[in-house]
Amino acid sequence: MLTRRGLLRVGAATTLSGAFTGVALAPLVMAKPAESGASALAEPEPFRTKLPVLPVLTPVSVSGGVDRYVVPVRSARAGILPGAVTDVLTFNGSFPGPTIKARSGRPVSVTYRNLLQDPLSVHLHGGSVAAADDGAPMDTFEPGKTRTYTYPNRQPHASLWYHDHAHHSESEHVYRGLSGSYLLTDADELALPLPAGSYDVPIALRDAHFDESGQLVYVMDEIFGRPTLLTNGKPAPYFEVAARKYRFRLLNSSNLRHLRLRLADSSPITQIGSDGGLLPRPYDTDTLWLSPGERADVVIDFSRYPVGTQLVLQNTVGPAGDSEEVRPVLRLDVVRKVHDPSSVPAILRTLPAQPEASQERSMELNMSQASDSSWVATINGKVYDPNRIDINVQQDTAEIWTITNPSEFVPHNFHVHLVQFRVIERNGGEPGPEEAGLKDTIRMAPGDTVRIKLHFNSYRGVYVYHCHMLDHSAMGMMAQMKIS
Ligand SMILES: [Cu+2]
Repeated sequence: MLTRRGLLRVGAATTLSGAFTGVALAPLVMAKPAESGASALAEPEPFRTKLPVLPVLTPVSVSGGVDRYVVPVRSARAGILPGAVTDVLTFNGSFPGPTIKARSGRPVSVTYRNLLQDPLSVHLHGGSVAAADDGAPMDTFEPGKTRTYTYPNRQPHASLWYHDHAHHSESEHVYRGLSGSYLLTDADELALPLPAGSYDVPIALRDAHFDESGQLVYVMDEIFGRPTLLTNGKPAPYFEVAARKYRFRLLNSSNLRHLRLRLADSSPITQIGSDGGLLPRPYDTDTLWLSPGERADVVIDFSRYPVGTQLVLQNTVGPAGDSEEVRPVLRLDVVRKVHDPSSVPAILRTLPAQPEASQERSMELNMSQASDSSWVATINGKVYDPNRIDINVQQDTAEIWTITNPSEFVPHNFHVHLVQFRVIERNGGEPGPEEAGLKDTIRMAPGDTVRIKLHFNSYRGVYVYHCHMLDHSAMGMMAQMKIS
């Protein structure tokens, strides 16, 4: 039987030494550091490197009203840690992957060339796309082959991202680098006076486990064994800013790690958007929670600081999301004054209307131990089976789903393909302002019950929903809906 105290003990043991031997805690730490074949690298010193600006992908063609991209998926060597070269998997050679910029109403097609040794399936997370273009877990393309995905972009602006979704290998592939941002904009968003251009900065946050030679170590479900936080692929870099407003598109691209971000001086961060684009209204907060796959679109106004200020953005929670642990993720150095024409309007958008729900369902997320002591992760007691349809949904209807994480200490989250849903209740109360917009992924802390409302009004077909702690979905915490 797993206990909270046991869990915390494992955390300490795996962080500090290889002394832990409790095999029963496999779902939380599948292997001791000794078993992973390498001891961990000493923590790199923070603030030694500049924040990389992620490259924006250039289309190979824009004719016929479609932006076409060709992306080789290949291994590469990246400079992540000082003095080391790390083998990574990449989209187009970049770690993390390049940003794709798209506009509502203008389709994008991306041809991926699989130059790896494993099958791949690329999913546009948060995208409303036909089932054949969704990057479903079993709909893979083989090494040496190409696959073209078409994204119609018939949805409002949103900060989406793309990543491998090939069942059983997505977790390791994403860990080794196969993810990137996909920023979809529209006329409504472009009409707002928000910070833009070089003042609108995508930031991907994740954790990692490096060995002494600076290589990435992948151990399935190693929630406590990935101590190094990477910001746009670098350990706690610094970023020089002008004394004005900046927009940061934060993405938690970790496999397992939940983040709780704060500025070290506890000053306010204005959250303006979440997974599915802008919130109806901005709000000020000193804390941002991001579970794996979630996005937060925020504005920080550096005009309140004198030139010369160095401000640290911190993660303030331990790997499992339940303990204090303060670690830097990015230092923001205010280096010059500048005129700032940008502003954050009091009203940002109107959300699409949803009809009355005609169906209610419940989903329970669980991890349990099988008779052979292996761990299984389930939704409503069932491990993912690609040959089983778990629920049948009627097109052009709305449904309310009640998601429950009954565990006392294991965090999860919940991601639905195809649909940007609304959160209508969290633990019996109103959801917070950070959940007032459109969402495709929600945090499910231990004990949480969240009710969401989904409107199925785009494509028919089979789509998955799953925990986005990717090691959990790889272990089976995934199910399928058929919309017809
Ligand atoms: Cu989970």
